[in-house]
Amino acid sequence: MVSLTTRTGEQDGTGAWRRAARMARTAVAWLGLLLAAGPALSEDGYELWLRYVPVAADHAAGYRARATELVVPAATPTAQATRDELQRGLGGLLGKPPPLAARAGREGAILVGTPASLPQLVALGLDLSGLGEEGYLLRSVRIDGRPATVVAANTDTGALYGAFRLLRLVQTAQPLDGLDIREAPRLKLRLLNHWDNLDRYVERGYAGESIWDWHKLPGWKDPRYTDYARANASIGINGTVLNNVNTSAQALTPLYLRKAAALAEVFRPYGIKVYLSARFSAPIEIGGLETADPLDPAVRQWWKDKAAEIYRIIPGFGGFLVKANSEGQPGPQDYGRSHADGANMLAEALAPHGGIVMWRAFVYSHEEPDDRHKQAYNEFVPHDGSFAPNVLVQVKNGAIDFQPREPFHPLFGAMPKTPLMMEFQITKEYLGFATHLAYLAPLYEETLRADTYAQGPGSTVARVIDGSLDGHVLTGMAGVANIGSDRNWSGSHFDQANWFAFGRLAWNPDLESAAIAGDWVRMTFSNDPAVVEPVVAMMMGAREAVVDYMTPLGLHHLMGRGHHYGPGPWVSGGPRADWTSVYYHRADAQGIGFDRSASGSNAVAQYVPPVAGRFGNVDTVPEEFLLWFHHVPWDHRMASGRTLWDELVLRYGRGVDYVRGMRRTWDGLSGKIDAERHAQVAAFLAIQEDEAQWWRDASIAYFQTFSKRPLPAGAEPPPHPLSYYQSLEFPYAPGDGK
Ligand code: GCV
Repeated sequence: MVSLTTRTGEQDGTGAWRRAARMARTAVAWLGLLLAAGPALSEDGYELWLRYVPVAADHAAGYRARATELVVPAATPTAQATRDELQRGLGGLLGKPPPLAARAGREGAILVGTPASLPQLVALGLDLSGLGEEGYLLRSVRIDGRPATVVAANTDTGALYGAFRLLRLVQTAQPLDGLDIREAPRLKLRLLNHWDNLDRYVERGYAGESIWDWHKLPGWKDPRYTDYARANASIGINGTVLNNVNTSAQALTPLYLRKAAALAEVFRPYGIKVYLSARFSAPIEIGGLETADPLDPAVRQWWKDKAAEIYRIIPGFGGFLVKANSEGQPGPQDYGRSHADGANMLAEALAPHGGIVMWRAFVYSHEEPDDRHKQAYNEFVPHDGSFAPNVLVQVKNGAIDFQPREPFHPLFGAMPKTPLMMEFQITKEYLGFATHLAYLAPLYEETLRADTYAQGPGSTVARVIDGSLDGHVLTGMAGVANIGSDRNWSGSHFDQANWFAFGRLAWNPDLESAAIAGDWVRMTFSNDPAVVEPVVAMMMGAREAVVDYMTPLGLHHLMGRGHHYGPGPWVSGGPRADWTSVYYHRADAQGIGFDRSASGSNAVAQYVPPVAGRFGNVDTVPEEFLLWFHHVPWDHRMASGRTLWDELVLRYGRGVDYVRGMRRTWDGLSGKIDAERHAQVAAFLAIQEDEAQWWRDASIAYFQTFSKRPLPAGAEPPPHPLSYYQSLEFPYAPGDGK
């Protein structure tokens, strides 16, 4: 790990100390030169995108001239964190941190603060209206005739975000001249959802244990929690749900509330609120009541008392996330009540304290539906307009479950009177766990840009969730975190990019994935175009490759049972048909795919007519959703002129080829990336190639038993019989629900 510690503002006045300090500075300068010269030192990924390694030598003088002194008041913990970050960041990037000053007095000063904290800002007459509580202004100005850079905001948190933006400019080799950047987040809640259990097991986690060391909290606050907060603040994330949605009620006991309070204390200076998943039956399990019926007065009082207790222990607590009546979790339907009844009861308890409820739409009824795709819509749309004002309904991007590709969830656009919050998955439960390189921003972007047509063309999902379509002010986006105790946080170096991209898109859902990837590569690896260009290109196609080798042309939910590792298109039987693969692909002698058109389950009718019409017609449905919405004959002619069967086989192979291409690209970057990270990525890509091949071979071997057609010319037959793939077992594959 690269870690340069510089001592600032500390002198004992002795000659010995000055000599030692001179030597240390020389050593640091040499180290800086070494780092600037090339990626000689290994890195373990702990620093994420906040590495702050020295800028290229030919840029250093220019930046130093624009960072001659730092005017950053530190009267509050947030302002102190801002100052610390700027000193640390600019210190690393420029070799030493600019000196601190109380007022800008030199050419090239950087001023960061609010009109209240920095009187010099007031004199500049900056227009901070419209920036709200989290926005910032970054501008090149003149103060007493001298050029300076200001980061101004209405609040300390806005200034912190602006400071990270300034650092990002330097990290990505952008000029600091002529700046005029105004930014405010488009979404109010930008949250991580940790699926972390209190025993540190992470459901669908592929990066080690939970980073929350519950047992040692609240006494031991691991410094890593501060680094977590820094990383999140740097991308604008302002809240975190600490515990799994499949939660035990223990999380709401005073013992655990005090632990959560310790985390909240660490995160507060970074503008991050703590939220908890609440188990609906907690009044029974930890409250001694006999029921959790949301209309029972004693239950309502229990939640009110619990909320008051939580706010006493965790000042500024954010609110509850709830998974109810889904996959065996308790909920209001256990008492014949609706989701709205349940959510509103909790909302009533939290409202006096300013808290919110995020009620998940990922629901299952006890009865097996004719099509799981339709379930959330059927259960929620009738309640549009009946949720309390401090409730958001949190909807997964698609109607099934975080598949490599899904059409947008039909709830988007269908509940105009209710704030809908987006739930994306950052952890790659269905996209190869930690070892497959799959940059998810294109998936997020595809959903956000999808047009619901709810109010005519241009009614994109992004406009549903940012509130502009239906006039909501409570807005948000949640990402199921991919963070764990692994040294590199996310289980793989490239999975850090998905955390980064999620935060950036939650701040501004209109950003482009390629631009986000560009920033991330520059901050994480190098500004060298010989690195940036190939790595961004490789990332941009990576998710499509996963779609190709796992679930091409709209196929979905074909993975191994339970752990979801590897191919399992043959999975059938068990407790529920809609937990099997055969339910979703419906392959038979005639063809393959789930008929959701009017002749089938008619799930398409849940979309607005222009969308329903397009998806519901086999001739107009986009090919990437063909088998999602239609059962299609094996000999159906595709746009390419090939038959469906040939196209399917070709797509599987195309996915594997893409991974081979990524390996070549990455091998070519040896020497341009530090050895430690290069080697791990290379090893993971090799695993990915093997597993992509496995997915392709197993899927083709299985589907050929239905199509009974030969493979198209040039396609290699699977090396093993189907029975071999079906016999593979992975008893300890990580992340399975417990
Ligand atoms: C937390 C999928 C996952 C479960 C997860 C669930 C959910 O079914 O496999 O592990 O549970 O989604 O989002 O609630």
